[in-house]
Amino acid sequence: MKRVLTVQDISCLGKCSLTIALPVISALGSEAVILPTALLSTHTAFQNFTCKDLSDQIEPIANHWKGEGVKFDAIYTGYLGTISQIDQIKELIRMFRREDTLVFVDPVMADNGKLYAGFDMDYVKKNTELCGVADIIVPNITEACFMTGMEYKEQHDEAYIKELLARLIEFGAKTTVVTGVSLSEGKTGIMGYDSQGGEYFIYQNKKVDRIFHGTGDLFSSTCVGELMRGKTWKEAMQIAADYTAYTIEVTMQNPDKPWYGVDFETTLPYLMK
Ligand code: PXL
Repeated sequence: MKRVLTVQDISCLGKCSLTIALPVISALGSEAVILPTALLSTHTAFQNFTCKDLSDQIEPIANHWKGEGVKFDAIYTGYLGTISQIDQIKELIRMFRREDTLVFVDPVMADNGKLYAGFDMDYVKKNTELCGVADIIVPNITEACFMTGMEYKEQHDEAYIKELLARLIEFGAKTTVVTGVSLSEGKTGIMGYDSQGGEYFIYQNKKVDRIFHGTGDLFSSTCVGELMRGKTWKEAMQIAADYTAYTIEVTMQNPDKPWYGVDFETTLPYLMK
C-alpha cells in the first residue's frame, strides 16, 4: 500500500485541510500519515477562531519517524501557518524525499483576489520557494498572481493563463496546474503544463456560481490519491475536477447544507467507484 504524508492544519470544524485529506486519501486506498501544523477551532472564514501553532512538534515527530525508518511515497502539503514553518517543511521534505517520492504542493494562502487572514507578501515569497522544490504545484489563479506578480483577472483567457503558467514554471516544479480557470461562460476547471513532456492540459466543467470552502483541498487530496493509484497527472486532475464539481452540485441540492464546506461525505462512495 502506498503511504502518503500530508502536512497541513487541523481545522476542527470546517471541512478543510486534514479533515478532508485524511478521509479522501484513505478512501482512495493509500495510508494517510498526518502532520498537523496548527490546531484551529474552525477554518479562518469563521470569526473568532482559536489557533495553536504546532511548529515545535514538527522536528521531534520527523526525527521519531526517521528513527523508525518510515518511508513515504508522497508528501502533500497544504495550508501552513508561518514563514518559519515553511522552512521546517522544506527540511522535512529534504529528510524524507527519495528518488520516487512525489512532492505535491498546494500553496494554500489566497482566493478570489485576496490573501487569507494572517498572510502577507513575505509569506507569499516563502510559499513560492516551497513550490520550487515540488514535483507538482496546484495554485489557484489568485495564488498564482501573488506568486508571479501578475494582475489578478476574474475574467481571463487562455493566453493569460499560459503567461501565468510560463512564470510559475520558472520556479522549478515539473508540473504546474492552475485551478479555478474559466475559459468560457458558465465553465470552470484547470489548465496545466508539464515541463518534461512540454504539454498543456485544459479541463473544464460546468461552473456553479457559489463559492464553497474546502473545494481546493478536495481537489488536491483527490489528485494525490489518484496519482498514488497510478493515474497520470492528466487523468488524476480530470478525476479530481469531476469529483469536486460533482460534490459541489450534490451540496447545492442539500437544503440543510452548512455554509462552511461541501458534502464530500455524500459523494465519497462515487469517488471510490
Ligand atoms: O481550505 C483551505 C484552508 C485550510 N485551512 C485553513 C483555512 C483554509 C481556507 O480558508 O482557513 C485554516
